Amino acid sequence: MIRKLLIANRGEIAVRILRACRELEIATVAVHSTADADAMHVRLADESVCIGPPPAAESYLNAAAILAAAEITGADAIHPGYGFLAENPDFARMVEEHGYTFIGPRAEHIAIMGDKLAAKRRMRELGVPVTPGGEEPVQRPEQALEMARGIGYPVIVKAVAGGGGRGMKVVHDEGELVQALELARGEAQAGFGDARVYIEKFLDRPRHIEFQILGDRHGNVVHLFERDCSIQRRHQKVVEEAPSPALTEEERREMGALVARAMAEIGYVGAGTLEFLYADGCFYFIEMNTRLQVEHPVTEMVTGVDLVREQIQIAAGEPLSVDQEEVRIAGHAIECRITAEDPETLLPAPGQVLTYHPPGGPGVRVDSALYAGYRVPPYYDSLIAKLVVHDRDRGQCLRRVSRSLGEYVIDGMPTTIRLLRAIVEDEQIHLGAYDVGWLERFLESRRR
Ligand code: MV4
Repeated sequence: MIRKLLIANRGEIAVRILRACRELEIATVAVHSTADADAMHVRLADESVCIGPPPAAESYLNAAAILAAAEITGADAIHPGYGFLAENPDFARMVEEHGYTFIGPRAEHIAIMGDKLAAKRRMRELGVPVTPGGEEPVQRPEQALEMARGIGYPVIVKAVAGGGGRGMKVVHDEGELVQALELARGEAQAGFGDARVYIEKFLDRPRHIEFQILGDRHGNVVHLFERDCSIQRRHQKVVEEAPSPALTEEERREMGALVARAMAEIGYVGAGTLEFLYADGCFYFIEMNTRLQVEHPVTEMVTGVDLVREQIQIAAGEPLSVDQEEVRIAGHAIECRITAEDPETLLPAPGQVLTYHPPGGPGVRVDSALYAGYRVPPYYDSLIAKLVVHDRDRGQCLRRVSRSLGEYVIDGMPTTIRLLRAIVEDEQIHLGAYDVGWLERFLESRRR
């Protein structure tokens, strides 16, 4: 049984986890840096512990300080949220070795999915469709040329330790390959301390569609269908929705069943997301996230399943509260990520909140740690709120998002609210006709 839970995170996700704990009657411990002394998650928690100075490396990434906070407060479980230590297998192992319950998957599964090639290989063995291409890191240029010829151009060079799009190079023909390899290797070494790269077929204008799964400690795995996260900029998701307007009922059911079966086979425990590129009616696995995701509320809104409550109950050894037959999609949900950014440069521009008026009404959920008077610290992510809207169908949902964005007042810093409104009012978006490059093209056309 979990009596007291420490939240090793900040911002809206710390508040989200606090809410789940309250409803489960679990006491909460917030940890915070000195920059976050007046943060909402600290105010809402039963207890709080300062774990270090503003830079994340010295606070939210400081495993020893977090374990010390758990020790002095007598917490029995730790939830890492997303980012920071959420996908660090050493942290998961350390938490368990110190006698605390880690709210997340087994360290072994975090580790394998952190290695993009190992994950791809494992998924192929499990019968999950993967992108055509190598499953071994590239060794010599001659071998790379041979491999690329076999795959067929265009190909893409990716870092084994990568993810999130960093260190990728598209190669259109043989003449570009060797130089691209060298560039990718250099970036991979500098960015991840691991120079290994691999080659696969480059898919033109795919969509990013991901499947949510939950596994318990009794061998049950369910899928909660998909989210379409194709509306991105520089590999940062901006708008997410469920269900995907691109899939047929049959594709969604088949793919869901396939990922759930694969995860049951490896004994996956906790919440997880399998990310796919989707092009020409086919799915290609790219990576798996072994954590709660930013966009998890979209799935919660259409299925009614509280993913954070499930995570905590799973960690406590309880069975899933739903079986596959009970997981149904009702209506449509859309999430808009509101960030504190300059509308021209789209660079982070934090400030102090002067007026704060969040939207409300039917089907409207706001996940945020903002309040009037709050100073957004410049040290962390620029995400300040998630507006998540539910309605009976996609058309109504888009109009409800637009209406909610129109009500939202955040004075004191520039935000992406107006940009989001232009996105959800766009004709192509209403048609569901978008891919992973759509937002960049949209921004480019607005600049001109
Ligand atoms: C690709 C691809 C096309 N072909 N792989 C970018 C993030 C990383 N997770 C995988 N990414 C891509 N991999 C092949 N074989 C195009 C992308 C990609 C992308 C993927 C998802 C969401 C947005 C994207 C934006 C640009 C490129």
